[in-house]
Parts: sequence; structure tokens; C-alpha cells
Amino acid sequence: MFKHAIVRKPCEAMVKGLSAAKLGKPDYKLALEQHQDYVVALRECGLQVIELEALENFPDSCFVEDVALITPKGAILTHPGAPSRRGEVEFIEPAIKQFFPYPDYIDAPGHVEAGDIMMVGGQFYIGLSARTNPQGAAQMISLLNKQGLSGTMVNISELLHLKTGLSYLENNNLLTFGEMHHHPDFSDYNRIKITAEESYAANSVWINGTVLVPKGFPKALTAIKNLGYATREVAMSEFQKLDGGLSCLSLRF
Ligand code: CIR
Repeated sequence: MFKHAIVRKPCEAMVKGLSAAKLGKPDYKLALEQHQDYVVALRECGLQVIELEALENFPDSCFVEDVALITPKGAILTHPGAPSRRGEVEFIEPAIKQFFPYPDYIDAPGHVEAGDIMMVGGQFYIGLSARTNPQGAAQMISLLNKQGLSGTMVNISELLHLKTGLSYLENNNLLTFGEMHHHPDFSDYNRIKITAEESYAANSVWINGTVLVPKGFPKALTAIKNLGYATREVAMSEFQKLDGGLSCLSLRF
């Protein structure tokens, strides 16, 4: 069970965030409303939510998931592959240290963004992407080992982050998109294949028995409901414009 979440309010500069989505620029006011509803949804799942202030110098700083990995045993601060995002790490550190006073760190030449990391119990899958390199993944695996946990690297080619196309919903259920439908590393899971037109919903989040699903993807929603989960839709259009999924907006632990 998760007890806490850390989120960061989107900054006005988010309209200049990194994006390959070609969906236009986010509407800041609507993004704030959607972010507030996201926080409400986290609270509905029983989480105590820590809301950090906006960081105007870092357009992508609301995507807090990328700058730290929190496991059941400790915390690891990352070294993002995107140069414009590296400075976000020092600003998440104080919030992490309230819970984990002695976090570990990924260092150059290693790069990791934790949107590339999927937790399945004590096993962590680490996607090798444009943002996470083998050196960073190797550092992450040895830090996980120090915590008594394990990690493996996963080759990906088409996705921004591993969890852009993959979400573990517990009970062996895995949402997959695109190259993940048939990826050999996940053949033992019950794969629920999200169609191309609903690909954004492949990033959904299990929290204490409820699955948060982005709003507007009816087939994915039905498939998740059919697995027996309670669901809660969250409007995410303004974050989708920045390639950010549901999981990216929070650290949950
Ligand atoms: C970026 O490109 O870094 C942001 N615009 C989106 C980050 C999304 N984070 C994630 O998938 N974990």
C-alpha cells in the first residue's frame, strides 16, 4: 500500500516544456485545474499529498516522477538525460529527505529518468531510452541491490520512457502499448494490449486497488474495469501535450 505522494505545481513556463507530441501548447489555467483534480484523485486513493511550489526555471518540473526513484526501502535521486531537467533534482531533494534522510544518487556519465523504471514487487525494470543510458541503469541496479532489491535493463526503441508504453497494475496484470505488446521480457505477464489510438492510456497508475486512468480512452477504461479494478478518470490533456503521462506527475510511496 502507498501512503504518500509528492507532486509539484506546474509552472507558467510549462508551455515551453519538452515535447514531441505535436498537440499544441498547453493551456496553463486548464493545466492547473487538471493538476488540482489529479491531487484530489491521489487523496481519494488514501494518499497524503505533499504539494511543492512551482519552479519557473524548469518548464518540465511538474513531472516529478523522473527525478527520483522511491522504493519500499529507500530513495535514489536521478541524473536526468534531458539537460534542461537536471537542475530539478536539487529542488526535489529536501522533500525526499523528509522521508529518506540519506538518499543515494545517480552520477554522470550515468543518466536516468525514473519514468523509465517500473516496479514489480522487489524487481525493477529499467528502460534504456534516449533519457536513461546503460551507465545510469547499471548504477541504479547496484543501488537497488544495496537495498536488497533487483533490477534489469530493458531495451526500448520507440517510447519516450519505459512507462510511456507499460504500466504494472499488480496481480500480474500489465498494460502494454506498441513494442511492449510482444517484448520478450514481459511474456510471463497477463498483457492487456492498449490500441494505437488509445496509446496514451498505457500509462495508467495502480494506487491501493484503484487504477487512475487518463480521461477520454473508453476502450482502455473498459479493459481495466473488466479486470476487476476500481477506476478513477483524470483529465490530462494539457500534460499529454508535453508527453507527460499520469504516472509522471507524482512520486508515490
Ligand atoms: C519531458 O520530455 O521530459 C517532459 N516533457 C515529459 C516527461 C514525462 N515523464 C515521464 O514520462 N515520466
